Amino acid sequence: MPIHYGSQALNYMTISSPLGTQIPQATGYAFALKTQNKPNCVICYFGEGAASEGDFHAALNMAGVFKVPVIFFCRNNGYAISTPAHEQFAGDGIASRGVGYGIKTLRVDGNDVLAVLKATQEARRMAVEQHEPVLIEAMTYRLGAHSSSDDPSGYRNKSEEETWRAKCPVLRFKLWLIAQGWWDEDQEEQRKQAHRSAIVNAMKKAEKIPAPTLEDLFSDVYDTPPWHLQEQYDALKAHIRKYPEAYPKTSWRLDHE
Ligand SMILES: Cc1ncc(C[n+]2csc(CCOP(=O)(O)OP(=O)(O)O)c2C)c(N)n1
Repeated sequence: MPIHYGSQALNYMTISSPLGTQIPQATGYAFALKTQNKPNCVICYFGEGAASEGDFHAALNMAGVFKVPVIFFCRNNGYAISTPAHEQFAGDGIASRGVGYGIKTLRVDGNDVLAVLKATQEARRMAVEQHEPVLIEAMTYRLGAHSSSDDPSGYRNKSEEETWRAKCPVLRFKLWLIAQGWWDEDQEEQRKQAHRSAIVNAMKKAEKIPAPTLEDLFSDVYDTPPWHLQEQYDALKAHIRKYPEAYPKTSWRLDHE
């Protein structure tokens, strides 16, 4: 998963694909911050779909009981891939659950950049000064597809999308900046062009990097590969030797032989 970045230097935990697993971890980190008396807090972002996992409930309950400095930031964009919110839960969104767990809760217009900033700052103040968990539910919409393998036309209609397109947070913020006299369409166009060429250049550069070696598929997790991974690695190598045409040279190389 190429979006699973993280940064130890920035205290940014690596993103994880299994939904909800990191919500209790966030409570755990916050518990550690509290025991060390640090003036910091943890923030954990997830979707309303992830909030259907049992992990969400365990995490909020534990945070509420132990009163630890964690902000649970739920982006409620109305869909868990193709499942609309009304098929996910019968209650009033995610905010009501925070109240149920005795956690201070804010619901904010997730398409209003400044409102989200203010809500997050306020939640941080409460978490750090009062050693309290806070839940934020940001109400928003996913205009694009969930992923490159998702086709939203199968589960929602164009008019729904158009209603939300008009509320696009980037567009709203742009109009606000223009109304303040701090931005204009020319600057917007120039900035877009600059971003576009930066991205095209980065893609060109990335395309020149050789494809990963076969070994990279198995490395970087364990110092010494466990036997079952070694077995799989050997089996794959044998398969490549037997059916080389199934593995285009650009995708797989047995460089470490
Ligand atoms: C434990 C688990 N179950 C199922 C999936 C498959 N899955 C990936 S994304 C997704 C929907 C997530 O919905 P939400 O949390 O609302 O996030 P968003 O739609 O905003 O990306 C599902 C079910 C998964 N990654 N992990």
